[in-house]
Amino acid sequence: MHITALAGGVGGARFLRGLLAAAPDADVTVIGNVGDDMTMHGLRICPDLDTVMYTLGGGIHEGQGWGRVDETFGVAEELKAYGVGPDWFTLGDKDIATHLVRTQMLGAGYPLSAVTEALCTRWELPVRLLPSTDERVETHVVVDDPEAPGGRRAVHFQEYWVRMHAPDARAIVSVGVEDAKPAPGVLEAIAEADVIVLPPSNPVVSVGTILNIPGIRQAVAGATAPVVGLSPIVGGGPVRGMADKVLAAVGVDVTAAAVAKHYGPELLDGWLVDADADASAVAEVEAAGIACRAVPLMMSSAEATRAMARAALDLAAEIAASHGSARPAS
Ligand code: FO1
Repeated sequence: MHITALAGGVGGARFLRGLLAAAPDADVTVIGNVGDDMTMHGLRICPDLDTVMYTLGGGIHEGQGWGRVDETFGVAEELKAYGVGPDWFTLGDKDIATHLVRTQMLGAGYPLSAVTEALCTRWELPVRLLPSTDERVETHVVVDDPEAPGGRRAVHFQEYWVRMHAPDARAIVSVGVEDAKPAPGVLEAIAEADVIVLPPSNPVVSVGTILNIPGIRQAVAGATAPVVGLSPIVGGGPVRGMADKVLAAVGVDVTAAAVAKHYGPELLDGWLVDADADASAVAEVEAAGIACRAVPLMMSSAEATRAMARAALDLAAEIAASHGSARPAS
């Protein structure tokens, strides 16, 4: 069975571990978000791609969900001694090696997809990890700033999230998205999938920024495979991160049902909401033309994460069977 997942950072990576446990024989392709990427100290940093790579490769700092386990910060301490900032974004020594390899390969002319493939080879990933695009498309967030002309300015997502701790967001901009195209293999992975999964990643700045790459939303909406998502919103709030702030920026209520309707029935065939907090949302989601089930959605253990991934695959199989889809999710 071929499964294709559109994943962001920490939540998406943790979910993928459960998906692999729920479908150990499946071929899984992960289309990763590049909107969080940025250049710092001359190094190209890809946080969401690295979080998937480290999490599934066994090198992740489990508590943080990003960066390396057993990390040291000798370089960061030296940069501080030189008074070279920014002080709000810390790069660990092991992590810097990843960025050095990536920056060197990009500088030699390799596209991000080739770089990602090379980096993942070392980690012997159990999935194929593709960037959503080889082009540079960075997420910027428009925030209030009384000193700025017009009282607003756009900041890079990393500054918005890490330095500013996600204040109210007025708009989300994918800089360069107009000139971007899906990376090699992305459209094929969508077309050839037996199941397409939207993990509980941020629906705006992770899954949303992947779907915004010209051609990807259309490919997912037109896929023969059932598309099943898991709500990142439980009980009216994000399980982690700042999805509430960026949902407000795009005018979507912070509820499990609103996010399903935001993706829309043209894209989404099935949606899982949390059984304890959001069972009452099932009727509203189904009324929008999206099959909906209420299951426990807190990734509180490996078993809990496997179970919710299994529930998503079971719903996909139900949908495929009811649609008589050409590719039953076996
Ligand atoms: N997040 C922080 O809150 N503080 C940091 O200093 C920080 C450094 C960092 C370095 C590399 C990397 O890949 C991720 C890093 N992150 C840090 C997390 C990052 O902001 C998030 O993982 C994603 O961008 C959100 O999905």
